[in-house]
Amino acid sequence: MGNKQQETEQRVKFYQKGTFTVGNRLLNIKERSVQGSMDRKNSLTCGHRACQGCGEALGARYAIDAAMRATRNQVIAVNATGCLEVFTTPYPETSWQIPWIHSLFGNAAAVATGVAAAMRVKGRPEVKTIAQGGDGGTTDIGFGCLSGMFERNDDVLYICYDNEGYMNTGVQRSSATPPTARTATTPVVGKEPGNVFGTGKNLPLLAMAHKIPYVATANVAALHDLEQKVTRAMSIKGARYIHIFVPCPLGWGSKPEETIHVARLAIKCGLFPLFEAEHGKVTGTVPIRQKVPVEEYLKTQKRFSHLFKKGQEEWEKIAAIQAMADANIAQFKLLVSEEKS
Ligand SMILES: Cc1ncc(C[n+]2csc(CCOP(=O)(O)OP(=O)(O)O)c2C)c(N)n1
Ligand code: SF4
Ligand SMILES: [Mg+2]
Repeated sequence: MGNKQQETEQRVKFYQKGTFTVGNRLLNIKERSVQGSMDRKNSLTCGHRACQGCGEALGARYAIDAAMRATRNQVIAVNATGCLEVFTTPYPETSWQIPWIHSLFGNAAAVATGVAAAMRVKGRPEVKTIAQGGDGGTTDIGFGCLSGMFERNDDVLYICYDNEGYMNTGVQRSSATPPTARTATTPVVGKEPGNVFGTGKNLPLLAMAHKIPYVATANVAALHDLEQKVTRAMSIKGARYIHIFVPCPLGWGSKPEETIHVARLAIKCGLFPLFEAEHGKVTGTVPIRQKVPVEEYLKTQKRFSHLFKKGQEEWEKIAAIQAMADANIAQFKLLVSEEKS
């Protein structure tokens, strides 16, 4: 740490050195991994208690880090109740390196509206507000507050971390749980085992229907795309919404080391389309270069294992899920060949 340049390059908190969270900043600058870059903010750092391979922890760190970079660290985050809130803030500790507030399960959007209003009244327009929550907090209990935030065009970026169920309370069904998925409240029994077809909500499309300035979907298997979308969102004033696909190894029965693989298959099969929209109109998509059948995705998770018993009914269900993926691909023109036609 002899000269001034080294001090700025190697400033490191004692507990951070050498962790995967920040990479090893004590190494020579050329030997450091991308995580060791001083450009990275590490807003969510070591000490949190997420499960191994938690997609939500990864998604939140990349999203909030990108927001911090875009605003020169002028971010306040409001968090709904859920895994992200619980595993980052076991009282009296916190893993967040930013101003962060938790109130209730269903009111993150309303609290964020208040924070944004307070910053406006205090004459601090440079301080940006983010609200974040799980799919349960967003698509179910918090939807009324969120719709109000959209409708008033409040100056807030809302991020939903979608792990397709109420994971924090023991893997119950939410309105983002896909058909056939086994959860604690949709057991594999009866004629329609798992979650039933014909239910659920598509929050990105509902957000677009509010014609807010910016809506995007993102996925932890496409982190540069995720960072670009957060950066774009932070450059826009008004209500913004980003919906991030985050596998949950515990709730899905997937292997912790396969979180990125599972998330990537969701993109490649078409079940999770990546797109951006402004004022209700789609402005960009990420095309699928190598389409895979939905079975490849479904087979990675025990919540779908009952679909592979090889009975006629099971194959019909897989065909119905394939039809959903194909409908997404057609709606957003995700196949490169379709784009040209
Ligand atoms: C009014 C209210 N009802 C229920 C709960 C219990 N509760 C806390 S977190 C949670 C589930 C959160 O699910 P989600 O929003 O999808 O986040 P995840 O844990 O999956 O990340 C529930 C039901 C609560 N805290 N408050
Ligand atoms: S239960 Fe799922 S969402 Fe919650 S910490 Fe574990 S992996 Fe993450
Ligand atoms: Mg959830």
